[in-house]
Amino acid sequence: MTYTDQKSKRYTVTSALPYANGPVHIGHLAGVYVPADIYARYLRSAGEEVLFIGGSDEHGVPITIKARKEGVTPQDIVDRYHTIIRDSFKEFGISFDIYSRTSSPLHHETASAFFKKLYDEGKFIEKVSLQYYDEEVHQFLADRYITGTCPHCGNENAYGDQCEKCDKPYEVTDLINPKSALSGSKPVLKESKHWFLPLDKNEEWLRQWILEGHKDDWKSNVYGQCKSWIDAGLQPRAVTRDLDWGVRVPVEGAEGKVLYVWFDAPIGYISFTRQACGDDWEKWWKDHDTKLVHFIGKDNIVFHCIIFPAMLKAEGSYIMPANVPANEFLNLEGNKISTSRNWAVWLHEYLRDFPGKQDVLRYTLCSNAPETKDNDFTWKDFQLKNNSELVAILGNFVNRTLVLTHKFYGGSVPAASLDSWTETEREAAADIATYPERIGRSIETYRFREALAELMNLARLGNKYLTDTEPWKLVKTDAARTAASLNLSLQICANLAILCEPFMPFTAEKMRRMLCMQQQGWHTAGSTTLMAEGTQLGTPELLFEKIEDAAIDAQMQRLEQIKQQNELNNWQPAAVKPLVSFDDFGKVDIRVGTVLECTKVPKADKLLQFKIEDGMGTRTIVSGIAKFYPDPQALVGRQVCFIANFAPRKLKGVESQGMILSAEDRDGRLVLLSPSDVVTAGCSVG
Ligand code: B3M
Ligand code: ZN
Repeated sequence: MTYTDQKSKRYTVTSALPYANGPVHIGHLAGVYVPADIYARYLRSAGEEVLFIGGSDEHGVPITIKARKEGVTPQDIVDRYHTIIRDSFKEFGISFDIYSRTSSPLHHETASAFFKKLYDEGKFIEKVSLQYYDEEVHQFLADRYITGTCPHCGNENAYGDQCEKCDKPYEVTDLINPKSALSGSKPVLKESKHWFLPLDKNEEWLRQWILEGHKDDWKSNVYGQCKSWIDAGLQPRAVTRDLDWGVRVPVEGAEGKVLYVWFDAPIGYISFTRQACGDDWEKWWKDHDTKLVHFIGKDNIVFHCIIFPAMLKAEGSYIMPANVPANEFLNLEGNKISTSRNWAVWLHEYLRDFPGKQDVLRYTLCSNAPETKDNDFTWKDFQLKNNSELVAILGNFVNRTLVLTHKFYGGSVPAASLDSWTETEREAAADIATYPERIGRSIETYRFREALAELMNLARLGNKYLTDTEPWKLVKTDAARTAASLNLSLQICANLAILCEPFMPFTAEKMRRMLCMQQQGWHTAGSTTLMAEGTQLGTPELLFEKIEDAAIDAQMQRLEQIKQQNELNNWQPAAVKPLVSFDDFGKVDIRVGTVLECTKVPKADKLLQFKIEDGMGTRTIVSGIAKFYPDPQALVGRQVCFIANFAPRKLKGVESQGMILSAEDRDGRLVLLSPSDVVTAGCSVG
């Protein structure tokens, strides 16, 4: 039973299908999977019938680009990453009822049949249109195969089908300075036949359904994006592509064409339902007593609120999503998370580095979720949330309660009659009774940060109650009050075990073990009689352990290395200086010399003093490369190039007669320039 929806008989909860071209990272988790899992777990706990669907999105250009880059097949890529994603979700406690994949035969069959039905019923516009084509690799360029400048916001890395910066609509031919992502060349336009979903014909009912019907219950970021798309005027949208990886277009004359990935992927929710439920699948998608909720990131709003509903509407037998609570983006240490720049905390690496700490990350990502605006993940905040909230409040309260019960009552729940209660217990009991609904309502209205804050308020209530009643002192003077204090504290622990389950399932399981309680439904919470007198408690264990600075420093060092590697990868040679004439260049006299001596200049840690044989005798040259040559002696005998007519100057008291030439590499390293073979000292360099 829910607090805000007595009508729905069941809930179909979908979560965006991650592209199987890489692992999932904390941005995916905060944006989509943690909120979706909290929602699904809560509904199950509240006794609702739930189908929570996930799976890998295995078609689309992101995958073929990755395969091309690695010289493997797209199937190799999706097999690798589907496994990593599926297994890391499972270990992280994302409680899908099914986690499948769109390369499955059942999905191909379902997506093909869906397309064919619309095709046979004339719901598509068949049109020959101009598509960009790369004449170097002889391939049409769809979606991420082509990049250019967004005509709306100037984003220079906009894709053929989407600008991830402004999410505004445009035709691929609207891209400014289009470039092939395959060869880098300027593509040409070639005719190609495709099938289009006439979104323009859906404008009226979409306006009615969304802009009228959901102006109060859809999040403002979602509603706003839908409004701008609809107000901009919906255009027919191609739902097929000239690609060889994807679901083949099941009609005559479509050789070499596949369904557009954003046509086939959402149908994955339906094919996975078929896979999970067999013949019983239709109630999840066609029964108006089913509530359909899509969990996605903001870059998927138009596909889930406009395009997929238009497809379902055209098919005619499906329900529409009741809500699409899209989150904004999560940044990492102040920078946008980026798969290509490896600027991410990858889930499978987190699970390796912080074993057993799934709930710490779930807690941090929920409490900092980008629900209404982009937000930032920092490792320091992660440590703080663990140490000052989970350890110090929730963990501390539960641990003290159990340890004291073991100490004073041998681990058995003490009897506490109501007449031993004071106003304090009565107030606490009244407050406890309100938490299931306070938290439940927040979850049902997709305000997960608020819901989690309420859960922690209950933990604070328990912590304060225990501290205020001081049973460790009471025990000397007042047995009844001591029993009352610890009994009520245990009841609060039992409430927390039920109410924390959607957010922190691993902690809930630990608490149930320590309290020797069975998993109980949401609506049993709010009570102060959950723990029967005499129940023998399990052994207390710490729910959370302090995270030390060293663990955080290690993560920061990893990010620093990634930042440096990205700088190296992004390194570009300096711009060439203004041209000089032949005569000007002729004024510079560059020679080869042999190093006779090389020593550090006293009191000058950057300077080396060279004694060079220059074919005309010897000369002293001082150079600022000491830190690159810790053993100056090793340079004796080396030949170097130097500017012989460089005006002499004193450096730290040493007169330098010339300049030794060296190259500065992209990592800041300085390397001496030497002839590729031994030559006579003094010969000229031209
Ligand atoms: N594969 C994920 C993304 O755009 C995309 C979601 C599909 S949900 C049907 O990052
Ligand atoms: Zn843009």
